[in-house]
Amino acid sequence: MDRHTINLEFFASYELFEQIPSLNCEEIAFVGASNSGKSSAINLLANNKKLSYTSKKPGKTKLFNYFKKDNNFIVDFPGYGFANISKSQIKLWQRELPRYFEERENLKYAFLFIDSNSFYKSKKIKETDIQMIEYLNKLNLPFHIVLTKIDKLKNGQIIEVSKSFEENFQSFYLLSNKDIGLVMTLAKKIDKLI
Ligand SMILES: Nc1nc2c(ncn2[C@@H]2O[C@H](COP(=O)(O)OP(=O)(O)OP(=O)(O)O)[C@@H](O)[C@H]2O)c(=O)[nH]1
Ligand SMILES: [Mg+2]
Repeated sequence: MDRHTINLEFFASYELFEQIPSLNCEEIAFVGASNSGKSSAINLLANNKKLSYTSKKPGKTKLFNYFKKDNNFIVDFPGYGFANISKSQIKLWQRELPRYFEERENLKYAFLFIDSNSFYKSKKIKETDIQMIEYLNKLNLPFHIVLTKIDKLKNGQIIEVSKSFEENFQSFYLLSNKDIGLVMTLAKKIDKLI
């Protein structure tokens, strides 16, 4: 079976919104809690383990991380909820992030990454994820949910988690670094969008 991956290459990282060039392209934002698996998803989609920095210690990501896909971009964001960054860094991000989401006309879609295992354990969506969902809704930005690390759950648990997302969201994707089929489904969706 041919592996359906998307052609991604690292483009640039920016600290500030104003540093981002006005590119003639469409962008997808990868957002979610720290450690939810966003950077791993970039690597899985491209079938390149070294493309995006992933870490067991969360919070290593710079603010705007641009990955080029043909003439468009995926922007990987640092996750929210990571405690070990400086107060000045948090302040900077609180200023820069809304500027991107509210002003960047290139931004067409978002993917919100949620760790299925931590959802299963707590039986609820994190408050910060709810805030992000409300924010994306307010912005009228279409988004899809990606439930990551599905390999950590047993089949019955996957069904349980899927059911509760089905009840609340029109569409969501399952993802695991051990299931190429799931990676391909997400890659195909992204290929259709940008
Ligand atoms: N078991 C399992 N672990 C995963 C999977 N995807 C990611 N991980 C692990 O989860 C941890 C965090 O992954 P990252 O991709 O760095 O998470 P992130 O959302 O980019 O985190 P921040 O950059 O801090 O926002 C790493 O240790 C990964 O190896 C998966 O599908 N299965
Ligand atoms: Mg990351």
